[in-house]
Amino acid sequence: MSADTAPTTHQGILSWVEEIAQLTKPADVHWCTGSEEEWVQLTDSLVETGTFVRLDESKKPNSFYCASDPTDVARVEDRTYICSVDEKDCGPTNNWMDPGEMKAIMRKLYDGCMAGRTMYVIPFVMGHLEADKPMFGVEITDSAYVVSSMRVMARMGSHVLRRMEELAEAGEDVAWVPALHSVGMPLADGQADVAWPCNDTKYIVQFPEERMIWSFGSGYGGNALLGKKCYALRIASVMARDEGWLAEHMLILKLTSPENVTKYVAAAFPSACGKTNLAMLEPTIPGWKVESIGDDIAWMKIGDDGRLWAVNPEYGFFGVAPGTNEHTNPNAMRTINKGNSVFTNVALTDDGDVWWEGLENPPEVATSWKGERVDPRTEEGAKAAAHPNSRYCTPIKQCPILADEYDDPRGVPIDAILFGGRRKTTVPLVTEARDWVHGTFMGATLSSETTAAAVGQVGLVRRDPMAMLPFIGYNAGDYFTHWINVGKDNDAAKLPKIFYVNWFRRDENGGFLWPGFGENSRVLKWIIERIDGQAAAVETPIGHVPTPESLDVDGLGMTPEAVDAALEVDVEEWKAELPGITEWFEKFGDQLPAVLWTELDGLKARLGA
Ligand code: SAT
Ligand code: MN
Repeated sequence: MSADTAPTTHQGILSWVEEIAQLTKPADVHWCTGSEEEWVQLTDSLVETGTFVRLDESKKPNSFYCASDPTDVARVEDRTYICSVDEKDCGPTNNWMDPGEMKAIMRKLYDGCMAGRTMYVIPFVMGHLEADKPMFGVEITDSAYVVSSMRVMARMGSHVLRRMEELAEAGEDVAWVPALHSVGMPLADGQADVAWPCNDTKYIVQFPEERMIWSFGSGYGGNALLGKKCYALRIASVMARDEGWLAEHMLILKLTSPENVTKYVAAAFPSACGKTNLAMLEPTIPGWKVESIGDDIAWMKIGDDGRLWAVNPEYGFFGVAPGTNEHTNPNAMRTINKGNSVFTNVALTDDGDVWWEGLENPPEVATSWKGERVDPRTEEGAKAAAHPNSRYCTPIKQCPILADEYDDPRGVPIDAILFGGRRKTTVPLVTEARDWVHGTFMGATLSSETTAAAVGQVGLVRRDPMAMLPFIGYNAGDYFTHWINVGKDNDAAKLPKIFYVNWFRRDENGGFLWPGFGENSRVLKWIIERIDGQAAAVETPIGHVPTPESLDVDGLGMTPEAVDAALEVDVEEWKAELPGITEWFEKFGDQLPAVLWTELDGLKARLGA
């Protein structure tokens, strides 16, 4: 690449791209424009190589089916590293390696790793290009699948590069995150490619001080679309700590009451716990309206008015397919049915559509994500059809209930923060924190049964603080301190109120106590009425829980006993939680803010333990 053929005047980007090209030795380099023609060219070539199957135009226009290698289906948390200079800044919940050591290992892996492939350069911005301080990144990848997915998930292309150049030319020192990705499968001369190239050796690495990401060996979403978890959560959480804001694993929704009062809610749940469903919820109670702003990530900053303002840095939804249907998430169905989407590890039907467990109208036969012929009408066939972590990747702009505020670079002022997990027992439907510190305690002790979103056993209870366990880019003890400080440094009265919810509590027969989905609007209603000082609550050892009368269960057909069971705070069950919380807190040693021990002591005293 000579200076006159270089597609950018941005010297920093140019020299990084040249350095990486020299290391990885691709057959050619393509600077992504983000144009329509480029999308057509990319998706056509992916169809040609067998990575994509084009879906039927009348069913899912301009959309594609894709099956991964069976070993490359989820985030790999045991291969994910925070390579801070000092091990202490990584903390007990992340994997650490010395950055120099990690770079030496990875440089060897990257050496020649793009041979025979095209190296794509993707200029992108997380959040708005018009933001006060746009959050730029440049991803280099040798995967056309990643490019097409990034085009859906992030604002990317020439217009972003032009803005970076303009700012650089104006002498502004605008930061950008270099994000390097390779599937790790070089092609020898004449060697045929496979549909899903990847490598058994995988590394997903964040260098927090350098604000840099290196990823190797996986093509899967969270491991490869580096703007998402790697940048917008792991790297951004470090920036947020340094600059006094919050980068969180939260949906953002707008709720309007029958009286036309508008509130904004952010909510954190671990991956695959129904966050996307809540973000696009269709209220079952008359007169209430939900609009979406985001389904996965919220960046929240204190505004001039002292309130906490949130933006969604993403441009698409990367949602779990199984379980999504006209009942659980009609708005997600409307979004994906508009097309322009990529479906990974779902089943392919013979008439060119996609199918997954839980979707209506199972076809007589389908090709499973593993390429087997299955009968989705049988239980076994339905289970085998799609991988439990199969995904749809679809443009957010297609969401029929996207709030106008999505496009506002200032974001929205958050009224309530919800934490939630998947717990069969113990945790009531909804609990209000007494104050910010208590809410931070609730978030810090959040627990949930594991799901298929990460490789590993499903269904084990684990602590997942603020649903950020795999995404905190620094010491989790320091992260709790940062949360406490946000409360201390600002006017508590203007900060959002914090709540803890659990849609997943079961009765003694294993059935769900609460119907969930659209009915969760009843819980949102209670929360809003609480904020406005209207709804009643009982004070319990764990916080404020609705009185049965204050929760609107009109027309639900729940017995009073069932409502009581959903709201119950069982002192014995909570006493049994205490050793787990103590053990969890001990992990953090001196790094744990003392006020969280004080909160635990208070809880113990209230439980009489
Ligand atoms: O990390 S992904 O974006 O692939 C999905 C998730 O775990 O939330
Ligand atoms: Mn997520």
